[in-house]
Amino acid sequence: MDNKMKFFIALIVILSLAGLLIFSNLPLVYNILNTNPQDANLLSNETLDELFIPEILENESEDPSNAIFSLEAKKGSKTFFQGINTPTYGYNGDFLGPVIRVNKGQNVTINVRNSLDEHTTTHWHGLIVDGDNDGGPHQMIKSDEIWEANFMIEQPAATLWYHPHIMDITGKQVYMGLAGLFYIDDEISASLDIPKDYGVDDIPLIIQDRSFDRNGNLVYDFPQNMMNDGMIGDIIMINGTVNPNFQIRKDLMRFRILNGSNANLYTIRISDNSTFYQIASDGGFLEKPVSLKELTLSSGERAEILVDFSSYTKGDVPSLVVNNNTALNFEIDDVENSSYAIPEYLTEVPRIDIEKASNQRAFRLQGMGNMVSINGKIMDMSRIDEFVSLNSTEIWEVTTVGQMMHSLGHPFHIHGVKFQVISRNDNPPPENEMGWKDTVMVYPAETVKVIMQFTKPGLFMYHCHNLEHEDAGMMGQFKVE
Ligand SMILES: [Cu+2]
Repeated sequence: MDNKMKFFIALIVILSLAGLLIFSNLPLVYNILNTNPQDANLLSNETLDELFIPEILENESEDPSNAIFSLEAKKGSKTFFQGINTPTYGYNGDFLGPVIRVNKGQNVTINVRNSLDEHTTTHWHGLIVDGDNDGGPHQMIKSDEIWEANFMIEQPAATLWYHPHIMDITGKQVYMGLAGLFYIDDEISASLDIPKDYGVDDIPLIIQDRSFDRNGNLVYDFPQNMMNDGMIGDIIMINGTVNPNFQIRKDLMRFRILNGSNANLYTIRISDNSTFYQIASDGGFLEKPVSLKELTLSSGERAEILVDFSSYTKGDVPSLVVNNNTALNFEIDDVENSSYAIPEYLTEVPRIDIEKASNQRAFRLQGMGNMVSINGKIMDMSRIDEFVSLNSTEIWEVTTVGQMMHSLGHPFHIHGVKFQVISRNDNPPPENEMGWKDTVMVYPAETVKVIMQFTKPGLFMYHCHNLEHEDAGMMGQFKVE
């Protein structure tokens, strides 16, 4: 081989290695190129806004055993930044929606009007109702039509939520602002000695991230390729408020936190790393408070936490930190009100006996970006993937495979049930995952086993709650009969 040839081969090897390096880091390169300096300009003249507290939706029924609500999905316009109007969607308002609050045992009717000029559906995330009232892709509400959902509340007190679940455009509709909280109260939530004064010491926190262009428009635009793993914005907002401020009593405070993002994973802590206590997960109260310094929630997951502010003094400025960004500034009030202690015990959470499981199924979550599948299939509304016997108990084993670098993993959500986590890679779950769940994060190269009883008949969805993955087809259907 002459020197010319050797040089040529060496050149090819070097070029291939460089190509491989760039290709494997494309998401990173993309993020760097796409850093949006306009957002900093939008924020530069920003003063702190008071945290927006959604109103509680009026119950139109006079009979306390019933509840009747009206929701309207519509277009709106909201001021996120001074002097700039941003086109949005909202339920009954410009952005997000009111809190629907019901009691266990109530018979609930919700009329949902679609005043958008596109189809939508309204899914009650975490609610255990039959398939026809679940609000999945089959309960389509056409433009200018009303869908009536009817169900009885049979499950324990919990912080749930509602949002669109329409084929292909769920991500866009949630991003534009369609989401709201759904509270269930029962005799246990009423009797526990914990903060429960809505908007005063029992505070909803819907955490989301968004990107805006230089005109203040929401940017729901990302390359539809296998490298871009969902819509992650660069501005964190809480209850639709950017950089909010909240006045806090020197007292125990209860926060009901929803990760309402499209695709992001949030790690939440107090700025001074104070200990806080998780008291509830997706499906209701834990057995006892779990002390934590930080908490991670994936898209769709909820947690209720207690934070003790009684040792702070006026002038202290602790904050809630999300993914190392200040997300909520607390202003400590003079008023001292402390009468609460952290409870020793909350409620009984009986573990489901794994011997009761009559079947075990495996779900392989594969791919990233828009090249995603479950068990090698992408969602098809005309195909039922699994058949489950009514009232049976099953173990579902969910595995994340084929991950490339930069991928977060997949939050797995099952409709129509509440489940318990048995294990993560054969290890017992952490203490704060020992309660009722409906969404569980499955990290790269992880297998999570869950167990549940199917108590409601009908057609339901299981899917990744990264909404861009869901819209790309990372979803399947099961029929309970
Ligand atoms: Cu996913």
